[in-house]
Amino acid sequence: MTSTAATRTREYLEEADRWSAHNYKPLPVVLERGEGVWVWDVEGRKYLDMLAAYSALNQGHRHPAILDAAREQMEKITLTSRAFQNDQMGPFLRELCEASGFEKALPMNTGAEAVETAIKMVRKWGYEVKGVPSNEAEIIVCHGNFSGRTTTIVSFSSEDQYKEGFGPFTPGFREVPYGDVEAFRAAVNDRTVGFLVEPIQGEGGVVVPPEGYLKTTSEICREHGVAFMADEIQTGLGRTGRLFCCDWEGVRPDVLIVGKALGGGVYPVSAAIADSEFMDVFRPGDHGSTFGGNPLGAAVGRASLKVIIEEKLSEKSAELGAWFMDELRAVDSPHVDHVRGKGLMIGVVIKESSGPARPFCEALMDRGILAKETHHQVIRFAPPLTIQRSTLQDALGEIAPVLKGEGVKLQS
Ligand code: IF1
Repeated sequence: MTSTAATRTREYLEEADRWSAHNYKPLPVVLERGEGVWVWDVEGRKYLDMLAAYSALNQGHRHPAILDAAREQMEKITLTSRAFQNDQMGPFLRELCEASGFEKALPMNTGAEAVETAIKMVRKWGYEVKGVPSNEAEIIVCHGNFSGRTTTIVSFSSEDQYKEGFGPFTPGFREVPYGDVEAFRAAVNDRTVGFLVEPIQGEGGVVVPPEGYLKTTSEICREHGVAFMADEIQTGLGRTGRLFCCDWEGVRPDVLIVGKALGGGVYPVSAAIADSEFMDVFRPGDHGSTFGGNPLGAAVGRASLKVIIEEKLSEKSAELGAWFMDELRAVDSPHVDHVRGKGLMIGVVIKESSGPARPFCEALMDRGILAKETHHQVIRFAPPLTIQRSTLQDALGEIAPVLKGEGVKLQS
């Protein structure tokens, strides 16, 4: 039984390897079912999902209320295109604006599209409202940023691999170190239209900026007529213990970018959110998408948002995250440098001398815990926000020995 099951895993891995582009190096587990915080592989093994699709599964796998909304909508109409109006998009955008405190939202599908939307909006605002000479707008970005994979977005990546071979690149971006207020202040000039920033860098390695960074940079933005653009695609919708991570510092961005959990792990739903001053630069024909704002996505988005609010997932994330981080810090390990994060967005940084984080993630997988390394040295823990404290407590029983090196094939 076990050997044939193991063969099945190998066959699936080989098939995907044969037929897909080799743009990933996933952990060798093949999943076929998910429910709540749990997933099962094709061999019937059960795992705790502590990646939660990079925070796209804040509500857990197959949340019943989100599935119901999707099913119900599928029985009616799934796609209209924006050539016609549908009865889900308006209510969805109103609910999204009410939850976030903005005047308008523009629906897209993936995170990268919402970021592109924000960039186009802020550039056009720069030319039409701020009066920047045409084609000279600059957007300031941070070293270590990650906002997606489109050619424009990789144009401002500081990661060589994301760019190599993909040029020529989109101009108009200026990079500053993350977390450095003075460097940001010095980079602002009269062509600066926006500052695109992740409140916590996800791909960068769960990097939390110094306290006050968001507040102070947002004030500098206000002073100089620069749009503060928060990429909350990963940090938003409860992940860090507030509905939006900017809420921790009482910062209201000019443009709020959301995705991932807005689709509840069921459907890609994203949006750029802003007040009319910014949103009204778009006129018919300026921007769009075949699927953005479609009734199925809008219905799923409404349900996804409702679950986050009604189940108080932000509050749960704050409480469980603080406790879990303390527990992780209390593990006496020769390999852990430090633990950082906010809410249930947590990074355990492995010492360079202990080698990369990958073998730790492989050892966790062997013990039924799925987590993925980021930026070589960091194990990321970001389970669905619906997780129970007792489940996290049990997980610690598996995580602690791994952090101490048990079953880890150290590559140092
Ligand atoms: C991949 C990491 C996470 C994002 C922020 C925009 C996007 C993302 C802050 C784009 C996407 C992803 C994409 C996914 C892996 C992943 C990731 F490993 F690269 F670092 F989450 F941490 N802004 N993040 O984190 O959203 O277009 O993908 O919907 O494999 O590229 P998208």
